[in-house]
Amino acid sequence: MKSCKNFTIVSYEINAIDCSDVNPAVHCSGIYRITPKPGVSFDVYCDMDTENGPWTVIQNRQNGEEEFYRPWTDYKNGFGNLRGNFWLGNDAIHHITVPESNLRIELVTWLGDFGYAQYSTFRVGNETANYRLTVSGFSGNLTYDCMAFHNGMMFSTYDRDNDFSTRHCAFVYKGGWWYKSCYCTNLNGGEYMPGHGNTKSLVWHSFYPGIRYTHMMTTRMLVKRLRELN
Ligand SMILES: [Ca+2]
Repeated sequence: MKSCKNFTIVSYEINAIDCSDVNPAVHCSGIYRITPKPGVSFDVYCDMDTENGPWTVIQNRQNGEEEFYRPWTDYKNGFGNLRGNFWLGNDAIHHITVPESNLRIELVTWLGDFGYAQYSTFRVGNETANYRLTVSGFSGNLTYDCMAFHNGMMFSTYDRDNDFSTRHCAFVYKGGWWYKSCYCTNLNGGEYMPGHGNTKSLVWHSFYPGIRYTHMMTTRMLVKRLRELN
């Protein structure tokens, strides 16, 4: 019988390519070591509880305790605490999205309203491609498909301007993201605070119709591999 109430042990599933290979009937949500390809292993948080899982969590913001206004190298390697606020890292996200993958984004506003977006295709290129984003196939309960705006864009940080704007979007909006000119959503925005109207915060455009820059209280980004690999 699986009992997850007091689950604190770090489990290592050496044969897991990603969380899709961790059996949710047996294993609890927690930290697992995955091996997306031979010679490449790292720890991830596997969510066994969200519908259609298991999911590999690539971004989690639950409070303002972690700094997200960080340079290229930090976004490349990942930062934060897998049990709290973190960015898994662009190299890791690249590796787990080489197989065909879904993306799920979960948002909670400061008024406690939950919204989610799901994408049937999600892929992040390697560093040579500046972690170029491929995202499409929107569904969910949000009225505005914000990731569509970012599809095809390269990743930018305050020390690396790969956006399409004459401005330096990552510097102006204080995040690391697939900025274009500049954003529809800014989930890694550095200024964590309640309310709306701060363009440097964790914004999803028009979460509430008519309010352009609603801040999120919590955000999560989750990835799921679509097919069994042999
Ligand atoms: Ca620019």
